[in-house]
Amino acid sequence: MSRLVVVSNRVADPRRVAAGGLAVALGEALSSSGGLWFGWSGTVVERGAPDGQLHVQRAGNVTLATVDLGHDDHAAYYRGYANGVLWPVFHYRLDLANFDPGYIDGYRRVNRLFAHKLMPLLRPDDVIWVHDYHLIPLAAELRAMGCQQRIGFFLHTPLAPPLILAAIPGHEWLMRALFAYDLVGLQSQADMNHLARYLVTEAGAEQLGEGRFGAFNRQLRAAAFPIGIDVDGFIELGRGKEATETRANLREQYARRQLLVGVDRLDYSKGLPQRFRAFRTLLERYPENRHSATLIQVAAPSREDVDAYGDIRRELEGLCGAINGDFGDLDWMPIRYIHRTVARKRVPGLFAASRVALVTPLRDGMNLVAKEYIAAQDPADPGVLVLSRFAGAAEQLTEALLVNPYDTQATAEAIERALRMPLDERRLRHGRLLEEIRRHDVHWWRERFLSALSEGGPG
Ligand code: ADQ
Repeated sequence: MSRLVVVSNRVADPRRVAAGGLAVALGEALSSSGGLWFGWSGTVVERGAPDGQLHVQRAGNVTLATVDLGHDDHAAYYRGYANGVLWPVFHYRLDLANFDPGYIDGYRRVNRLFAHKLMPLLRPDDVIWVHDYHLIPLAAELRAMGCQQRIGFFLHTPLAPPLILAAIPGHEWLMRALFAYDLVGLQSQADMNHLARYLVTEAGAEQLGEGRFGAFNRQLRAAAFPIGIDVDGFIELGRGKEATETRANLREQYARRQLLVGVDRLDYSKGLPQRFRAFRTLLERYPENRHSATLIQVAAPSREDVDAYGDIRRELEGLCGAINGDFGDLDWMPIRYIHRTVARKRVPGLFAASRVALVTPLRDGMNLVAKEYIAAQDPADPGVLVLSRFAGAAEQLTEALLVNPYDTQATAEAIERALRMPLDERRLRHGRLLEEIRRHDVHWWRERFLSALSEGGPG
């Protein structure tokens, strides 16, 4: 059995619950065959101090190998190119991209550094699985050093349509780098269509059928592998002390009210201002919800050193203050806005106590919160998922109430419908959604990607 090597920007100890579903799923795959997880250490060394230091530690039968980054490299690679260019562009936000010409060099440098540090750790029969937009050119760097092993890539974000991608200076280089992989995985069929159209129209690739493309004297194989969650693991977490306590406390506190919940990283892609506006419209147009409907919005701090993230935070605080000021009363506040990460063990309890979940990103690769909310519901009396049609998850979760988050009125109507939905309809929809997330859970995702990678024939 080949050894699995996972490469991602951040590395987590797979034995820790706090690491979340993806880390656990990858950790399982790594430990079943013994594995190596490689990435950034999380340490940025000061200017003048030595960077590129490799740290190796054991976590069970998994080896964690991480590299320190220098201050300037980190700024250009992580804050600059990855989160200032690729993240906004892949989420269709050219207006938020900062195409500073210095960023791309830092991005290349760090990918090259990672390749140099990883190469000596590799064994001939390793299978390498690279994750996410931080590391697109990694395989090309490894190949340039003579790496012959199978290498797969999975993009956790969406992929924008060809003309949006074409706005990235140097997009030809970036997208050509995908051809160094044996397999490229995307979240959804929509992303797959964008990749196919980009390759044909911008890279002059020939479509060879079954997700294969020929260009630059190489073949690229790509397919959609929608990521799932560890459904049973999440249900189990919901039975724990912290989750049951959280659910009981909220149920008691809101016994005479209807709870709505949103749990996100504070990111402009998640559509939080639009969500608050839709909630405001709900209170205006359906006044029976006043003194009753309460939205708990948890927004975890994220990438706060990138400018656009400070702006969204200020906008949300303003909106929340105005809604609470206009509609709140001595005994009721419409929105509880919490700028914090909730302990993972409490998240299922928060979901279970909420009648409606608002998962309304403007664009999202998949969105695992939507799937976690479904897993956390009591099948006998389940809540309702209001889901943006622009989340990758909408391709699978067709029994959710799908909304266009830009349409404030229609989203408010969908929330009203969710709050009034009769029990039999809630059960029917939830049953189908649960079946779907079980069928395509994180184990299915991982096995399907890895077996496609090992089957593929030479790239
Ligand atoms: P994210 O953009 O981080 O992931 P998402 O898929 O929703 O988005 O996953 C977030 C995870 O963090 C969930 O497990 C959620 O419970 C947890 N979380 C988020 N906010 C939290 C908070 N405030 N407190 C506690 N926990 C919180 C990227 C892509 C997604 C894609 C995933 C996986 O942007 O589109 O689905 O990777 O591929």
